[in-house]
Amino acid sequence: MRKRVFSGVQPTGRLTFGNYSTMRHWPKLADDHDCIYCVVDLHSVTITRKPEELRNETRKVFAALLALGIDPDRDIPFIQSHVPAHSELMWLLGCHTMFGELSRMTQFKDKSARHATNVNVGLFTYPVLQAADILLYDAHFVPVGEDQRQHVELSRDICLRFNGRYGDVLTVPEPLIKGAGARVMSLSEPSEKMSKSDPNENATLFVTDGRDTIVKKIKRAVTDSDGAVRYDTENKPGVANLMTLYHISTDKPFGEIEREFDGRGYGVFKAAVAEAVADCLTPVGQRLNEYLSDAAQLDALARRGAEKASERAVKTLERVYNAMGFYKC
Ligand code: AQP
Repeated sequence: MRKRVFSGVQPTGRLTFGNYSTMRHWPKLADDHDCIYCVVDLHSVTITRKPEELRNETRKVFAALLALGIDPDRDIPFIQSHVPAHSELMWLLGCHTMFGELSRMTQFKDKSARHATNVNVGLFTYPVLQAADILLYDAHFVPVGEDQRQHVELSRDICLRFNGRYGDVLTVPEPLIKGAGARVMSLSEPSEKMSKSDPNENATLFVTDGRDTIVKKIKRAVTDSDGAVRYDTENKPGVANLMTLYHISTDKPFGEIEREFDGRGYGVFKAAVAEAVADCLTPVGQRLNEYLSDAAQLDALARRGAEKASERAVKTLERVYNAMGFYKC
């Protein structure tokens, strides 16, 4: 039996090179796994959204999944709110999640600090919905960036607690985190993660950025004064991050990158990084525009994905209701 993979992406803006770095692995996983990928629109309303913006961004991020190579005939791409079982399972799992566990989530602490006037209950219970997303599809593996490790580990703990009470009802998931590129950093603050919601445009490379914009942003990226292209995340975080961008775009190992730019200075290095990143992103941007130009096809693919996902989700939900002893007639 092929093992199953599930992952999701929030429609909270334009996808970044950080998202790309994690998500570029998703289509390849389908060679040996059954893959289900979701635009997690319910997750994205923990911050206040304009209705039109939410609708547009959900559509664009769904198109981006396809542009990245998720194949709707082989994989199951869909939109979370189209499958109501996610919210239903969330309630049941919430009754198996401890307040203390959720209080320890670093993303909750970070986001509460960033959105101090809107620390809503959804921000707190977000990881329970994520557990429902994963457990509904009996996923064995969850490919994510380093920032999501703690949430996937919590899903695993919730699952083990549930199975401990009711038998082997749910499949225990594991995070799948690829080493280099699992945490792409901001171009302006290399100690911070590159993020869609960073208000500083120059800190973030977007998948849809054109070549000139990429060159400009990378030229401005923070480095240091010693001029050596060396992979040292502690003492040279800006240079290490640019090396990571180059590694993701070219697949060259860090030792080879160091030799390639030995004694050539940051100007030459940055120009090469920008070209490599642009070569990598340009075809994705083109495919994205193609998908977005055919609204009827995109809607049909989203509907088909939701139907296929629902078939599976409903079966898991039934199993959970039965195991817990809900009366059915
Ligand atoms: N900087 C990053 N480096 C590597 N992987 C990353 N991911 C996010 N940022 C980086 C991974 O991309 C996948 C989809 O991310 P998401 O949109 O669902 O969630 P996020 O982690 O909240 O992404 P952002 O860009 O930081 O969005 P905002 O600003 O809205 O919070 C996930 O697997 C994630 O790990």
